[in-house]
Amino acid sequence: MQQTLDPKKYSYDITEKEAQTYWENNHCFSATLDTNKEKYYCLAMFPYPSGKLHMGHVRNYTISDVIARFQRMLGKNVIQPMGWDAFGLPAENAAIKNQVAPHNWTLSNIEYMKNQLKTLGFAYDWEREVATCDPNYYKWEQWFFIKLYEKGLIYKKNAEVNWDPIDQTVLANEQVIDGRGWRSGALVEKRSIPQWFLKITDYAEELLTSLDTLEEWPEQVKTMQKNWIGKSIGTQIDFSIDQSNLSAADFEALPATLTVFTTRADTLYGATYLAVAAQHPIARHASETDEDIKAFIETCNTLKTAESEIAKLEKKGVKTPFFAIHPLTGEPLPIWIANFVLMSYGSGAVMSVPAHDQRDWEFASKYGIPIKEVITPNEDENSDITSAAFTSMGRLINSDAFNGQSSEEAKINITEKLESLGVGKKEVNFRLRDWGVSRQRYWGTPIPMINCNQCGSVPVPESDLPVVLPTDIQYTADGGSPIKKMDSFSKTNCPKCGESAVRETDTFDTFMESSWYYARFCCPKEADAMVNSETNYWCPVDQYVGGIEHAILHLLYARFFHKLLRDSGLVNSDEPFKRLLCQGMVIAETYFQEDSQGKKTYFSPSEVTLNKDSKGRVTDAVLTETQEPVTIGGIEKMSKSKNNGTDPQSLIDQFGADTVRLFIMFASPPDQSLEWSDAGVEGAHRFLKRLWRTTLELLDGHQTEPLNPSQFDSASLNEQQKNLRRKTHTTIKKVRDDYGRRQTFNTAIAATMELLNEIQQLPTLDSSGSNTNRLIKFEAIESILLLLNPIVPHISHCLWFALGHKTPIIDEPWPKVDEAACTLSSMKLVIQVNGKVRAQLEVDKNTDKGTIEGLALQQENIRKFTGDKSIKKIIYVPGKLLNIVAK
Ligand code: ANZ
Ligand code: ZN
Repeated sequence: MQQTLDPKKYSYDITEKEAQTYWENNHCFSATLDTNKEKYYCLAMFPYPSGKLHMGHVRNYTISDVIARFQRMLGKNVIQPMGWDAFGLPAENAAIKNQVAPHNWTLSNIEYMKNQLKTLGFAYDWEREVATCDPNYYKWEQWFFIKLYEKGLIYKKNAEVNWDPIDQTVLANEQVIDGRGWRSGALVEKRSIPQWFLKITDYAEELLTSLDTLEEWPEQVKTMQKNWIGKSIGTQIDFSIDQSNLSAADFEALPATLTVFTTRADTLYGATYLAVAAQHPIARHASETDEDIKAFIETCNTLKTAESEIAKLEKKGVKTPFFAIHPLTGEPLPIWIANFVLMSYGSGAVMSVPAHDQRDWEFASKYGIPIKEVITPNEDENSDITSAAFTSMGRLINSDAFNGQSSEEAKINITEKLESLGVGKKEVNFRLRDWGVSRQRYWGTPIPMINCNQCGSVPVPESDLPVVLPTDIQYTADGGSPIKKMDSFSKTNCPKCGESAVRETDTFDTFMESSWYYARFCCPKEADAMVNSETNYWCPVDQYVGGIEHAILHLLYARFFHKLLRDSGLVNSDEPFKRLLCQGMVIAETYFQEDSQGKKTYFSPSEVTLNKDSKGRVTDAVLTETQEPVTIGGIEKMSKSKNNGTDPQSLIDQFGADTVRLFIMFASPPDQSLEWSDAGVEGAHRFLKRLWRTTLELLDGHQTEPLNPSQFDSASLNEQQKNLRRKTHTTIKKVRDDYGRRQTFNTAIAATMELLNEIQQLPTLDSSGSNTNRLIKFEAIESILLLLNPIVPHISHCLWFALGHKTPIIDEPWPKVDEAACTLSSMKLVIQVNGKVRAQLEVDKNTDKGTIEGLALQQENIRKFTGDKSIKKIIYVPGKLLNIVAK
């Protein structure tokens, strides 16, 4: 039974419940394979079940929901799944804090958040819901890991890792911010432990080149990925170690050559020293007999953090007693150890050219090393190497046979020369490193490996999968993983030799689960395979929506996984996500008080009153309760730490989901930041009330059948009526483009709001007593409901039925544009006399040539120029001009 609708009371709560119940009972969003329709896979990045939704989630999911509903109206077979990125640190730390097992805690969060998503009316196919902590999900990840292991794409190695002493875990480089753990803020230490790696570097070239096929990705994201992969073409050069003065021990311990990687082979003659990383074997050997070197290396090891950090360090180094021989001049060059050389890039050693590399210049200036200029600028540039390095390309000088060549030529020629001498070759380097997937945390997918004393690492046999993570555990406050001490989990037998052995107790990086969930959503219940043919029907994702914070890692790993799946014959496309939209942040004003120690306490905007001057400008802010002053701290991303978040739930309760959805889509284009404004929310709510009232008033209380707009004769409409029709149909056209190509939903909403204004301009009863005005208004209202349906699906569902329709708006196609109604009904003509413009004339489009001639000749200015001349000829270019030839 439907509610009785009062134009004066927009009862969003009943309306929304009613629509949601309808969708649920009728399985409106269950996606099934249909090869007769074009498929459309719309996906938003799934959330961590961290407790409750925040505004960032609501924005993300509203955007993708609007796109999904819009595509459905275009006639596509739409799938929009949702699930939970349920493993990982946030859930685990919260579980420690609240003294509940991560499993239970996660499941209850899922339940709560799922309910929130439902009240927002998102068109998800809940039958496809997947939580990554479900063994039915991670079983296939374990299975795939073993497949990759068998293919040689996985290896174990001892690796130095960033160790977070508070979270007790290994951090990826990008989880280290200014030398501290991204979550804990603790100073990160270095440790070396055995870990599993995925050979993403085998795919570096393809991950780079196929970025070019992603035409509907933001350029910014592609650039970030390119830089992260960091392909660099250059030359590898072998410098032989000068053995003339080496002791027997040094001779024994040192390698014969020191290899460097350079992108500037043209500067080879300018190399005045070589520099190696603190972890380089030559450095290590030198430290054995020299305390200063040893001390320097130790400071490097504790200081070492992310690459970007190293770039900012003050350049420091120590000289070793060793020399290397320049491959072309035979000159001995001193070998230094320098803090800016990375062991993990190239060969961990560089040839230093202080005249042409700023870093080398600073280092050489500091330690009194010679600076030798070998590149002279082209005409349009200057160089003064006494004040800074000249780093551009130019022409070679002081370079023997290569003098006069351009940098570009010399790079090739010098590399060829080295190659012919057998001491160098062309080389491609990538910044991208293999992906270390081992985590020493509990709440993750167990790595399906067994360590046997005899056989080494042995994969768990397929028939024993999944290796189930015990959920019945004692969580200790120290944060260590409970399964590490749990014999019932770790003790097992070797699948190969049968002897007792231990399981791997590390778990996967949670980026593993999020790398293939989009594929599993296509066949979430498949029991016999990781993915099946349905995955190929739905994939690739047509529209992916998520935060820019995932621009690099998540998107790179998912692209990598997709290629791995492809090369295992599991999917048949090359890329997982065709079009990408990165939504902007949700931001809001911050307020704080500062104590004498400079510690800031932040107050929620809801606790603050703003004082304003007579012009309405904010002068200051006080706490509402105590009237104590607070500092206005500026607009920042909504966050717990700044206490400037708005709880979506309280807004939904107060205004309804449609208001929240409308405000979010209206306040700014999706890729830009959205500044929170209570006034904006109220404005959105008022608009919906107005839509409600306008629609219901038009019905006059007793609509049973939908009015039929085709009952009016579009040719005999008056100007006012034609105007509204024109507005209706140009709006339909514009909104489609805004939703689809431009993805500027805010302008789509603005256009629809204008249309509602125009509806209100036209009286419902026309003077002649005919029903035409009502019919035209009806057509406009119907269009508004259809156009806004993706954004405010509840109110449009309800009002659509109120208009007398028997089928739900959710099954309606996008409205058709009446092109004839779009065109202006009058036209402007230019009137010429003997080819000169003398007047303009506005007439109805259907006016015939004879009438136009008559009207033109009556124009005063035309009469002036035709005067007593006789009209020889009149040329009419329809819709454009009329030329009167008079003599
Ligand atoms: C000599 C030289 C002369 C260089 C010059 C630059 C300018 P990309 O483009 O990032 O690949 N390099 C090589 N290995 C390094 C390492 N492990 N740690 C730190 N720096 C390293 O940069 C390549 C350049 O970075 C190389 O070219 C090398 O310095 C340095 F006028 O060699 B060049
Ligand atoms: Zn064994």
